Amino acid sequence: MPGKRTLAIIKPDAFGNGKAGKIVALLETNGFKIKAARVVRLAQPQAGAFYEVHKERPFFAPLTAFMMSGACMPLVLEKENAVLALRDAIGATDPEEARDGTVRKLYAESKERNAIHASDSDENAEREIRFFFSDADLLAAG
Ligand code: 3AN
Repeated sequence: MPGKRTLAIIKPDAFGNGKAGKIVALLETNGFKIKAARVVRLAQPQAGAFYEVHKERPFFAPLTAFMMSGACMPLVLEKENAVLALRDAIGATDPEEARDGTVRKLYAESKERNAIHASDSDENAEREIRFFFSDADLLAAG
């Protein structure tokens, strides 16, 4: 059975440009409930660990540098079939290919500075949620 929660990160481009509120509002309009949220600035060990799966890719160094370039906002979101629902709501990695009305179509600047991250499987969602949030954080919203 697909899980009910997933992780999003409003990335430094969108957070720094004052888009966080609009993105959260769009996610809520799409039926997601905010279960936990923080504002963090990643350092190299965290950014590297978070994107470890991409460490052999040519875009790994610029990706981690970008993710450390300013504050970002991890969010735990709840909805039925959360992982797929959020991937659908954020749109394609490249905003030029993203469907109208998606977060990336509306707010991403480019494939590299693409406004939001979303977990790509239930297993990764749980790992990524634990990366940023404790049991106590997750209990707060019930
Ligand atoms: P998504 O964020 O759509 O799940 P992933 O997980 O394949 O995409 O890639 C993680 C991040 O790495 C993307 N959000 C994007 O910022 C960056 N990225 C992915 N593919 C490329 C690429 N071909 N060139 C530059 N950056 C990329």
